[in-house]
Amino acid sequence: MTAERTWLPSSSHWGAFRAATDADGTLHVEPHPADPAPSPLLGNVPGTVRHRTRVQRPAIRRGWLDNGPGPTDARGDEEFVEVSWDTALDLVAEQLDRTRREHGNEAIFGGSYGWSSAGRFHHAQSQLHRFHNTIGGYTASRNNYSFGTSQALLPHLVGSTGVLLDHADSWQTLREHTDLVVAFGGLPGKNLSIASGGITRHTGSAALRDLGTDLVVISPLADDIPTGSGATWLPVEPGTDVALQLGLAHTLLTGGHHDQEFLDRCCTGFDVFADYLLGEHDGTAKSAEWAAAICGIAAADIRALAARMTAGRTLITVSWSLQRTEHGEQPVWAGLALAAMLGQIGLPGGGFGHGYGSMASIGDDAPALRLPTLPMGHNPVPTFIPVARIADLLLNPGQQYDYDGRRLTYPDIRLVHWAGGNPFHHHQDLNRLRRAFGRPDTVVVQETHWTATARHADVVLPATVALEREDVGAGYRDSHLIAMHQVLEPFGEARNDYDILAGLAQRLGVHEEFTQGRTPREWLVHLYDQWRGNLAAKGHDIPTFAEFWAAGDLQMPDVHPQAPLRAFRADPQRNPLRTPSGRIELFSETIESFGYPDCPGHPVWLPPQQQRGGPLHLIANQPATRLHGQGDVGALSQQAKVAGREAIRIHPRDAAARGISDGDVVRVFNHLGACLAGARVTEDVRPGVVVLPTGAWFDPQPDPVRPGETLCAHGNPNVLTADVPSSRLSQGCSGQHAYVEVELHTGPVPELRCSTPPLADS
Ligand SMILES: Nc1nc2c(c(=O)[nH]1)N[C@H]1C(S)=C(S)[C@@H](COP(=O)(O)OP(=O)(O)OC[C@H]3O[C@@H](n4cnc5c(=O)[nH]c(N)nc54)[C@H](O)[C@@H]3O)O[C@H]1N2
Ligand SMILES: Nc1nc2c(c(=O)[nH]1)N[C@H]1C(S)=C(S)[C@@H](COP(=O)(O)OP(=O)(O)OC[C@H]3O[C@@H](n4cnc5c(=O)[nH]c(N)nc54)[C@H](O)[C@@H]3O)O[C@H]1N2
Ligand SMILES: [Mo]
Repeated sequence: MTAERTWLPSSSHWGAFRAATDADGTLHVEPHPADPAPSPLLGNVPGTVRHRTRVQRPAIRRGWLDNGPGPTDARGDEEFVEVSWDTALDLVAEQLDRTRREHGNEAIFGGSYGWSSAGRFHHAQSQLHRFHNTIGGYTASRNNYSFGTSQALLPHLVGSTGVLLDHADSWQTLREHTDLVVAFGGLPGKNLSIASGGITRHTGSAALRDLGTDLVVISPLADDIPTGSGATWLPVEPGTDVALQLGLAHTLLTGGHHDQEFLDRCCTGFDVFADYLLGEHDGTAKSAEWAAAICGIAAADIRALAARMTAGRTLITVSWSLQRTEHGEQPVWAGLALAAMLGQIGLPGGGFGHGYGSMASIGDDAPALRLPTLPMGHNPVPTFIPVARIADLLLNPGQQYDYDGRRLTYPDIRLVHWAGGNPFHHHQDLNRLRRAFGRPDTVVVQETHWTATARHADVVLPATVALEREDVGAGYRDSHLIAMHQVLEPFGEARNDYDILAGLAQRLGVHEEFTQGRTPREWLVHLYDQWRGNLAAKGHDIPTFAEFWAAGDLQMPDVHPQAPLRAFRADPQRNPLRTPSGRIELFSETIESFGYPDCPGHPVWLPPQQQRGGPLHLIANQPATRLHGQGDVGALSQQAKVAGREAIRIHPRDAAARGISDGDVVRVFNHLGACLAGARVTEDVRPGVVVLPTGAWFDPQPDPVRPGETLCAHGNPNVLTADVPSSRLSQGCSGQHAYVEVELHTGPVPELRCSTPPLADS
């Protein structure tokens, strides 16, 4: 039987694969043969693409259809009515036009943050931006949820984010040169499934099987330790890594183990930082004892680690999760300062890393080159928000706020247009986000599935999934470019985002401008030929499109730019960083001049300010069994649920104190909201810490026990996270942490509604 299957190449953010369908429609997927460690997330694909939550036809919220556009608190509670494509596109085009005429293009929010699917052409967010640029522009969003805090911070410290993120030493370089890796946030293997845009060879997942270096994992969670690594585990109190880093720095300084020559030659501002460590101005020495009292790691262990760090080639790496918190700038900056004191920044396998264990692209040694890219045109509207300020934007038009030394004002948004993202997955304080989504006149969402965001829209336009169209796929640092063939017919009446937007462009008189007269296949050939031409000009010969398409993939040409920190270290005068001083800024006059108490001019310990809505520290990290909300209905994700809810992990001590046993349905709550989850009792978490990963589809329902209250029946942690920025510098997402209480759920357990489309009976 197997021999008869026709396998076609495709790709995803969790890996390249090939797919085939049987006569009865059953979909099979197999990893790319070159992948040494394929991702288990492929297991979600078959069950997701034809799930009953696929959006089948254009649909309109009843109240919007009957009463027209306007603010309302009915979004998310009302049923939808299916309509024809012509009706839906006519109505959306009319509202786009009305909004820009009456309120200006600034009143359209087209930021549309989200991961969408792999594929360089059909990338929904890029398509949406290109479309809005042809109709006069939109209010945009800047930075990402992944490392948005670092995106604001690092340019001040090292000149750009790319200096660290695009040029990380490979796992192989670590294996050859590094004696010790000190990983703040650990090296969670689960995260190495993923690279934005795709990944053909999971070299990071393979490397974790035998790292070849000593390893210290600093994390409240044991599964951030690679299996069999023999790592030292320091189960730090969440949110206190900065204290530990300062304690280490103080130990190095007072012991005279810092590299003064490197600090003088390559850095600026160490004197200010050293004064802070010694307590010259605040009277508090940031000693190992001081740190121990805050972070829960014994002073002797801190001193022992400091000694280990000076014994050989040491890489200090800080995961992205640490900056997705209040004051998230500080662990990045303090980690960089610690690495600077060791004097190994710019040496192979030494210095500072940011995001090892966060994403597969960090540490991959595949080629690094520009990929075929859809041109997005120019946005004539200058207005933007830092991406995680979405609820503030909708709730507070006209309000001023700080961002990276600037004073910005929220515009008045009348129309929200989202494609390829799920703010009701990614944003914090979802009950507040629901109120925010009540403010605009119109919310348009292009989605493949009935996600929570689609349910909070007025108009839902069904999009194809990647397997239902042709594309070319690769991530940054991918070994291959994949010819993504069409494997399935579009589901129901679903259309490609490109075709949806072309339909709107047609109605707004910009069809030619948007499409350039090309079919999707003609765009693929066009983008590929351009890319091929650019590579040829640099001496790289790659196959024609026809050859590439027939072969199913091609190997990327061998492009390996030199790491800028190597050249910088070798000669900081001739190869300065793009910082004001040209050097690594351990004290930044620029940041100091902003006068932000929540992000002063050098790394500092700042305790979290948010209200403690409960005694337990919740970690809302990335899920091991899916990508964000994508694939939650798939087999791998479903198998890991407990009592049909997302699993929350809790230490036996904390569970016993609450009468909770493994497998129980529990209520997790604080002052912001509540959700149900399934208890997993385990010693793998530090006492006082619970872990509820992101990505269970938000399912707001009346609380079965407390009349008048709502809860998420499924276990989405973003009903519990506060919508507070990391700081005024970055306005970054701080969703990784929250404070909660957990109790046994005693009432009836509600059926999930998120797996049934919210449609009126036809
Ligand atoms: N509490 C907490 N919250 C977090 C985080 C955290 O650590 N803690 N992490 C944050 C991070 S790092 C991130 S990156 C975000 C992720 O947030 P998102 O990127 O918004 O999450 P996804 O579930 O990937 O959403 C992508 C959506 O695009 C849809 N889609 C896929 N393909 C297509 C297509 O071809 N066309 C269209 N129109 N739609 C498509 C999918 O169905 C899915 O709903 O979450 C953030 N949220
Ligand atoms: N399987 C899977 N992989 C993914 C994703 C996914 O959705 N699924 N998403 C991808 C995306 S978009 C991104 S941006 C990256 C994100 O990469 P990260 O942000 O690094 O990933 P997280 O899993 O959120 O967090 C990593 C670990 O940090 C630890 N941690 C949390 N708080 C603290 C703390 O205060 N101190 C210390 N020392 N450790 C702490 C947690 O135990 C957690 O397991 O992951 C990517 N990889
Ligand atoms: Mo992310």
